[in-house]
Amino acid sequence: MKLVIYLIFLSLLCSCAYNNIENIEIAPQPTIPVANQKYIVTATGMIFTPSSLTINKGDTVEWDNVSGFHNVNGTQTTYPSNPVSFGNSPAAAPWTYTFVFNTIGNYSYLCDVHGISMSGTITVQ
Ligand SMILES: [Cu+2]
Repeated sequence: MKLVIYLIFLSLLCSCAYNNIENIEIAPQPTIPVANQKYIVTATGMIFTPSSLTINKGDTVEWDNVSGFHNVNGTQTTYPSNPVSFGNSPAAAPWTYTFVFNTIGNYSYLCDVHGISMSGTITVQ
């Protein structure tokens, strides 16, 4: 008789344990942040392509001069509202200039050689 009671008890215990396993909820996984991205802006002719970009803090922009004599001027001297300065000196293609945007805000830049007609914006969010 003791054995029967023991087996019934054991059976109930197993049943409860099974139900508990069944009811375990898997916690939602944390959102994995997207790794920092690199964007390419091409300087060719008299335009930057794309001329406007929206990126995330920590992303890199690489300006790639494939033809002509250009530069990237995003200095606070030229654009006082830029959160930080960036840019390089005018030079003939080919060259690349990269900048990592670690400060959120709106940035403007232009090519000193071609002026405001060759300009662009970067929005860092
Ligand atoms: Cu230019």
